[in-house]
Amino acid sequence: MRSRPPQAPELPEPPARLWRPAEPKRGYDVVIVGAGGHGLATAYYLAQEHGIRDVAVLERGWLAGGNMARNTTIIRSNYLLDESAALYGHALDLWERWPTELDHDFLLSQRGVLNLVHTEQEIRDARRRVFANGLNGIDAEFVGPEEIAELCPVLDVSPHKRYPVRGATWQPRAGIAKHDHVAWALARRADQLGVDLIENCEVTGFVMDGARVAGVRTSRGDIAAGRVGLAAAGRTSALTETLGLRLPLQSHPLQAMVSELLEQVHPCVVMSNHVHVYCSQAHKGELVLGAGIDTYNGYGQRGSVHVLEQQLAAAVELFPMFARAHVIRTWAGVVDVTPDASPIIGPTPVEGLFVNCGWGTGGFKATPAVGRVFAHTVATGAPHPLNEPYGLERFRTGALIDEHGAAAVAH
Ligand code: FAD
Ligand code: PYC
Repeated sequence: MRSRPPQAPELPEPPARLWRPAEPKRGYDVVIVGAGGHGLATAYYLAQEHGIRDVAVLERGWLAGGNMARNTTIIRSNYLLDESAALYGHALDLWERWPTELDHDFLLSQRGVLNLVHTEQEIRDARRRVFANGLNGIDAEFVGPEEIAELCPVLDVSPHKRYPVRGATWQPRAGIAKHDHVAWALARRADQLGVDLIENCEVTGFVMDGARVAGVRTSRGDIAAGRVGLAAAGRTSALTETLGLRLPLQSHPLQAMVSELLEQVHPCVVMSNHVHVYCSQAHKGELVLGAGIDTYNGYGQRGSVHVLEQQLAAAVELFPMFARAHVIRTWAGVVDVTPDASPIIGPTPVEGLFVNCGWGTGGFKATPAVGRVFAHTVATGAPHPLNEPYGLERFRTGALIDEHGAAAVAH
């Protein structure tokens, strides 16, 4: 008896691509450099709110493979100063609207953030920040050790610790989201609106028409552009320096790590600037831990082991039960920091060139607001009222927005 030829197994339909990778055209009205969260959100708002659809987002690697893929997704708006409260507050409002607006569930989980304090001075600073938050309509309160123990039972608030927990600021609306889903949601909507998303296309310099930017030089040839917006976190000054424009930025590695999957034990986000670690538990169950930047400058997406050791020691001090967890993966991104730990968003002295940079350790939470105000800036040539204070001129006038205290992760 002849055997039947083996049948090809029935394969499931491949998932529909969320966006369509594009080939570069010769020119665009607007070129955005960097397909991280900020670049994608900017392209989305250019198309959605300004009707500017002849837009390309150029990405040197793969879509959202930079800090967008590497961050620990903490979203909060409990900053000290009015300018920050306005910007991050707007971002939090938009985060709440985005799942419906973008028609994508990116698992926004408003589980609240505790920013712990361990000394008298930190208590004073935290109370000041909570009062300032209240004046700006931000939901924040100061809580003592008993309330902290209720909010986060796995945290050790006993008084005999080396650095006892003396209190915390608590922002209930803060939380986490799934960063890769956010990127896909933005890419899909931008693509649907006609934006070209171009991967493996590194921008190496600019095409000039006199004093005005007329395009970009890329690893795939020159691309003409009416306007260029840089959203190339960590690498912005390397680009502007090709034009002789020096920005007050320094690039550093910033690391994070995760444990294996565990039962859900950790109900909120906890950050301690003092012992220096922060921790949340991801939707799937990994403990997600991070701390401050590695102190040396560099563009390498890797950091030093001693930084990881210190944050693990701090984590075990705060959460003794985590001593039984295992580190599964560590990684780093490259962040660019400014002297006042606040971003730069605005026009540059070079006509047609706009920058969004200097987000340091905290730009994920700002993604929706950045997209909106940077799109406004690129579309109209002038800052939106929310990013007006964040221009380059503040480093000349001295009107700095010093958020080192509320940055919560050391710059
Ligand atoms: P990116 O995703 O880095 O996008 C920039 C893109 O530009 C990259 O894809 C890059 O490849 C591309 N690019 C660069 N140069 C070029 C070029 N020449 N040509 C073409 N493309 C180029 N923020 C928070 O608010 N909460 C957090 O919990 C948090 N945790 C963090 C943890 C870590 C470990 C790190 C590294 C960062 C964290 N951040 C956090 C900061 C946040 O990730 C960044 O501020 C934010 O992602 C920056 O904006 P972006 O998403 O556009 O950056
Ligand atoms: O800005 O809240 C923050 C943050 C948390 C982790 C990294 N940055």
